[in-house]
Amino acid sequence: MDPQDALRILEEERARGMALIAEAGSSESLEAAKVVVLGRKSRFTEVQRSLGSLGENERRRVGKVANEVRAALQGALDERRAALAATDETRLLEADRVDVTLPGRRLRPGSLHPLTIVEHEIVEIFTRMGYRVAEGPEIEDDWHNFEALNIPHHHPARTMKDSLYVDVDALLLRTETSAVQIRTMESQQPPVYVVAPGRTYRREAVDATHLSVFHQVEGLAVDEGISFSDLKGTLEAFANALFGEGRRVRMDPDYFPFVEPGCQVAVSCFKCDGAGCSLCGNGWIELLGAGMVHPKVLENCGYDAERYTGFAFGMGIERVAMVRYGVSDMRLFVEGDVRFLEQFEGAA
Ligand code: FA5
Repeated sequence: MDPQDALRILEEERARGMALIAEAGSSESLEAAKVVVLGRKSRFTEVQRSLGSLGENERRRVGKVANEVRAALQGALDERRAALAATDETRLLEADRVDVTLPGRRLRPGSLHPLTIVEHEIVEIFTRMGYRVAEGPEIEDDWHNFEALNIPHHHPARTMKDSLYVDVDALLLRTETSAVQIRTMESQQPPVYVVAPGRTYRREAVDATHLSVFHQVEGLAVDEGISFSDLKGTLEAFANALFGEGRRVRMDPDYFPFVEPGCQVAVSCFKCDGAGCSLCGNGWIELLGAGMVHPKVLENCGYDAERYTGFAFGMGIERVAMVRYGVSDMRLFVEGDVRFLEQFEGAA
């Protein structure tokens, strides 16, 4: 290489290198600039390699300039590297900055569904009286849902209109939690004191007071000497615990195949105390069906109906929840609208 060319290239590389280094905006682009300016394939290295072919004086002259250029570029690289590292750190610190004076974000607690709250309340009132919780399957057979409950073949509750059958012979979605009465009595001897909360299904049009999937709580007490007044006293205690002291209970005759006598039970309104208001209409809130367990039902479960008597009752949880919270449309409980549900936050 001609020494004049070598000196020209060195000056060009110095200028180009300084510009590249100054332009590098990140550590990565600075390392790339270093490769271009001083790397193995750089023009600077090319000049250095050619030094050996120069005469001694020329080599000294060009070599001196080459050393100056390398030192200048290396110095600029080091300086720029330090500057970039400082910026990187500032950027990181900036991104990580936490304002400890900001108020905390409020954690929104989940809440129980109003039907769950009411179910727990009802069950708790009875477990405090010494009742045990019983359960049964939601898919029932004909025996437990109908036959053992003294619901004969011609009974309207058996028709396709009211029941939802599954694709297996004689299995259906239970229409009432009364089926759990049978399962309980089949599996134990008296005394029996149980409540059975659970989901029930009926083939019914959904409206403001009916769902096709709803919930009931069943109650059953079988022992020696149980009488109708025990039923009344128990339900009075229940109504007072649920709606507050001073509630009266009214029993009107009604028919359910599995009880005799059977009745419809109403409670004096907790809002107007029986005077009549927008919640109850005539002062009474219809709450549940009840009665003395039919001797045939006791016998169907292998109990001695001469020795034992019992009472049973069944209520709709949606119905109780509507009254409890003043909800006018049952469908609100199943629509999952957060605006409705969040009103029960902290209720239990
Ligand atoms: C029964 O289901 C009886 N098993 C109750 C019973 C038990 C009587 C033990 C005697 C002894 P009924 O069909 O009336 O009865 O239903 C009881 C309650 O379930 C009703 O008062 C109502 O609150 C609720 N219920 C009934 N059908 C629906 C429905 N489609 N949607 C919502 N709730 C319902």
